[in-house]
Amino acid sequence: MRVLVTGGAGFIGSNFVHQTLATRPDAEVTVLDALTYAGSRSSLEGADVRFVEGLVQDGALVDRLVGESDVVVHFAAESHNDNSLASPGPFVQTNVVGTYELLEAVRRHDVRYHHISTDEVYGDLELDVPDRFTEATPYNPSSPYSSTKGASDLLVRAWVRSFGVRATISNCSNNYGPRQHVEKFIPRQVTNLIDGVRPRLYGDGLNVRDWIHVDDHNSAVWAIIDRGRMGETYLIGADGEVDNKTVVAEILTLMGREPGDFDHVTDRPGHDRRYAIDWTRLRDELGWQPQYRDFRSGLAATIDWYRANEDWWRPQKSATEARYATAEQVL
Ligand code: NAD
Ligand code: TDX
Repeated sequence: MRVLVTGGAGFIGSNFVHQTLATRPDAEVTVLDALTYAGSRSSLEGADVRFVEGLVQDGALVDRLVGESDVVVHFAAESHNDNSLASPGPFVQTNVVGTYELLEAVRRHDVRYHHISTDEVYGDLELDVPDRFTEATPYNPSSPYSSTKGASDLLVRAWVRSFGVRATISNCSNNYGPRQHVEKFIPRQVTNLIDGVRPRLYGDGLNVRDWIHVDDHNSAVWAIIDRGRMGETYLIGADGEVDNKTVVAEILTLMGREPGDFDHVTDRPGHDRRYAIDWTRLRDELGWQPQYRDFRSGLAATIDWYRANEDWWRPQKSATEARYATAEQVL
């Protein structure tokens, strides 16, 4: 099976490539990645893949690569909410126009397509209510990031309905694990602590995210590619709801510090309060189950990875913190 993975040098895409090569001996993997600030060739170290550096908005390149593939798994995106608030333009280009080019190519070549998306397209939920997002929840995105992801999902649905494209969509909750960029919440706090800097919580720190290990996300993606119903959307989650303050307290404790040893900083504009995923369809229809059920031990392993792989994250750290320094103040 010839698999084209877009965004394969990023966090989830690179973990997908490693998992695919380890579990599917019949897979021949091509990675298409623009190597933006978020992509790293070293995330694919040891992976036997064909690597193509390029943009998903490059229609001619995308057409050629899709024409050589049996399945396309589209991870490439501008993925960080804070960046989308500072500069939304690249989010429209990559997330919307890039998805359009891929859809046109899979339509021309009749290639199976799986679209990676996020639970953020559904907006947010209140704290302390039992509601969770389902596949029927209306779209209500809050940020430039989530609105461009929502737009790309809607393009996929339209290309399925109007042109019969063979596609599935997954909307996953917050991932954690190795090779996540230091701009994201967990790696930022872990690497700040390695540098002797106190963790930084936006606002009151009570916002809830529904954490899933990246390997569970990726095994669910394969379950959908293998057994998913064409044209369907599947929500991916693993019952991992935790508020940010508790995550930071866990990180501090695991790294030998006092659990209250953090600062509150300026809140993110439009900050979504809570995400929670009902993944019943994935379980009942496809028989999928997560393997990483203990968030604390997954977090401990992730901290160990950042301690052992400073060469991987160090080059990004000071530029990332410089970007944050202009936007946030300690409260
Ligand atoms: P990431 O930012 O770590 O990686 C994105 C990758 O895409 C990078 O390698 C980057 O170089 C590449 N890229 C960016 N623009 C490109 C372009 N125009 N052309 C080609 N390549 C380009 O992102 P991630 O966290 O791994 O997220 C991957 C996907 O999963 C995204 O679609 C994101 O919306 C989705 N998602 C992420 C999470 C999460 O918690 N991180 C949760 C749910 C869904
Ligand atoms: O320094 C921080 N302090 C803080 O309190 C940072 C970087 C974040 N936060 C908060 C904001 C969120 O409530 O932590 C939570 C997680 O933040 P992010 O890592 O930026 O993730 P989030 O905005 O929830 O989006 C992530 O999950 C869904 C991914 O970045 C998206 O790509 C994915 O779609």
